[in-house]
Amino acid sequence: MPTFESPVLYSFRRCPYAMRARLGLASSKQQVELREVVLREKPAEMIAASPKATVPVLVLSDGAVIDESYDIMRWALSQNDPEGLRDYTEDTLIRIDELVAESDGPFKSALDRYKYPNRYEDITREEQRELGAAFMQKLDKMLDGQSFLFGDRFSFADAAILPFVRQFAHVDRDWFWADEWSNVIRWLEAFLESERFKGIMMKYPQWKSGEDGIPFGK
Ligand SMILES: N[C@@H](CCC(=O)N[C@@H](CS)C(=O)NCC(=O)O)C(=O)O
Repeated sequence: MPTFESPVLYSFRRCPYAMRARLGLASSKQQVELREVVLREKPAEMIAASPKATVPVLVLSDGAVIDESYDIMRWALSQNDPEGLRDYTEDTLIRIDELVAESDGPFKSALDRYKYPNRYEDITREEQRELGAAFMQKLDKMLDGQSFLFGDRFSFADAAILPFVRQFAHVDRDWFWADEWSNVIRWLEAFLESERFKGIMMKYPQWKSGEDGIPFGK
């Protein structure tokens, strides 16, 4: 097994799954070697580590591989969680998992179909947008009177879900910003303007085999 000085993260800047992994790693201050991937030219090293070949992939110093974004967040925050992103009661952590599962499941499905309706049969863009809108209404209620989904501080749930809400908002900005989820809009705008978000959206050149990646996360 190869060994690395720090874990290696295969990442793609615009991928919402990779964004949530970078948010978790940055908050936990875990230094990784970031290797920026171009999806149509995935590096052989990444595919060897994780044959399912989706980003993000984290290869730990002992060669262990974590290739689900949510698991990368959990790993990072189990190492160190100085902001308390997972510092909640067991009951709340279960509610966070349920909300993320709803976002990753039905909401992501509606988002993909709303964004790329021609790739799917027997759906309409409008009906899929309405399904996404129902999730926005739910989040809007949760955000009523508080800055973040589970109170007044940024949590694991905000990090896991915001990159997908950003994508939903950007499909048709005029429509999204005209709608009635003002709490969601405030929450999203604050995130997009935050140093936290800017810090994980730096542009890096494509990583090539044999090169050093970019130190990220500390
Ligand atoms: N369940 C995976 C999903 C990751 C995923 O689907 N990533 C996309 C990019 S956003 C990908 O790599 N797709 C493969 C491809 O486009 O070739 C996770 O949470 O990490």
